[in-house]
Amino acid sequence: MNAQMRIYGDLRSGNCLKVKYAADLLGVPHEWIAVDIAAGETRTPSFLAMNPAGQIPLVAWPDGRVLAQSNAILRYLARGTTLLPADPFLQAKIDAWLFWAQYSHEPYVAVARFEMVYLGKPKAERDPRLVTRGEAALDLMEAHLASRLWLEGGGFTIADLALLAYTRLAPEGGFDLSPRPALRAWIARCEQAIGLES
Ligand SMILES: N[C@@H](CCC(=O)N[C@@H](CS)C(=O)NCC(=O)O)C(=O)O
Repeated sequence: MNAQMRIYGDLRSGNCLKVKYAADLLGVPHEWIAVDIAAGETRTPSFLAMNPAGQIPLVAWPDGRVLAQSNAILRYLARGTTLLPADPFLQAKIDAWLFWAQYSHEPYVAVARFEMVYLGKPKAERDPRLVTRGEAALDLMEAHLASRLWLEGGGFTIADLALLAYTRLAPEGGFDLSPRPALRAWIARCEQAIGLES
């Protein structure tokens, strides 16, 4: 039996990628278990026994504990590190970005990408609501980052990590980052921080 933490995920999913980025950056030993959603692998009885929501990413430990929800996983892995500074107010500000990402960014930017990449829709046929809200999310980030290097605090945190995954993939969803220089510079900084090729 493998005594390492297992991460169930799909490398095409930003939600899964951010967990991988964190585990790799923090040097957390793990076994990556590729899960094919399209083949129904998140809906098998054995997977549903671990996560009744039938979703990845999912982390499982040898003692039987499991943890779902990418941002909960990020918070857990990052505890005690510079990715999640100890100051309670700064942590709350970071949490605010994590919640915003899940409610106001990912459901639009990632789902528009899903329509294009997985459903094969042309850019012009994306759901207009996804486009409007996705553009608004990216505009908010651009405005915020115009006067800052990082989303919160003085360095790279899980707020940046959580937003990086789908923001750098936004062009695959038809979103143009060229008129957003602060966002592009932030993506490049984040990629450098986690040792990712741009
Ligand atoms: N809020 C969740 C979202 C997880 C999620 O939507 N995962 C997708 C892949 S990106 C999934 O597993 N979908 C399969 C399904 O719902 O059947 C998180 O951040 O972990």
